[in-house]
Amino acid sequence: MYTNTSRLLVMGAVILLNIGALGVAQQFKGNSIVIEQPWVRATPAGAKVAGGYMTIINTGSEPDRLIGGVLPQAGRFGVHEMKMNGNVMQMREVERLEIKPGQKIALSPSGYHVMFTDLREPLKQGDTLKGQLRFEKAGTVDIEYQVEGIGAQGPHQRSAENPHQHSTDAPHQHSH
Ligand SMILES: [Cu+2]
Repeated sequence: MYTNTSRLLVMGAVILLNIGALGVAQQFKGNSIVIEQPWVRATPAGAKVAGGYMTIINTGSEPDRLIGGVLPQAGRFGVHEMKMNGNVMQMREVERLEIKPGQKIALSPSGYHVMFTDLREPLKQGDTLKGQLRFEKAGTVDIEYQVEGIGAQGPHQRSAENPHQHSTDAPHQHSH
């Protein structure tokens, strides 16, 4: 049986969850291509490699292909795929990543992702990094990556009013 107070607490929790779900997904557009919530993992000092993740949607009627990109902090940009080879997870470079009409491809730590190599400086959690993606048809699309924690599995939902509040997240790691 609920008392009035505990019922209020439950309602409060439900409202908080709803706000989380309504968090503003960051979108970037170039013609028929929509990029949602690009993020990268922070890197420890001295690391030369970082992974980049996002959702790519093709809203057009023709296939398009991701063929390259730029991150000023990195010397090189590549598109990678994680694939099981027997029991071993292997990473290989793909020349172009096709996005079919109507298709939505999630780039994540366990599948396709973009890989930045020859890093010139560490990527710091909490920063926003401007970058570009290049598509065969849509051309160059300007995007912004949010830098998440070193072990992050996905982007944080950010609400419009309070972009950095994480009510239910595990404590963040701070290296300083
Ligand atoms: Cu990779």
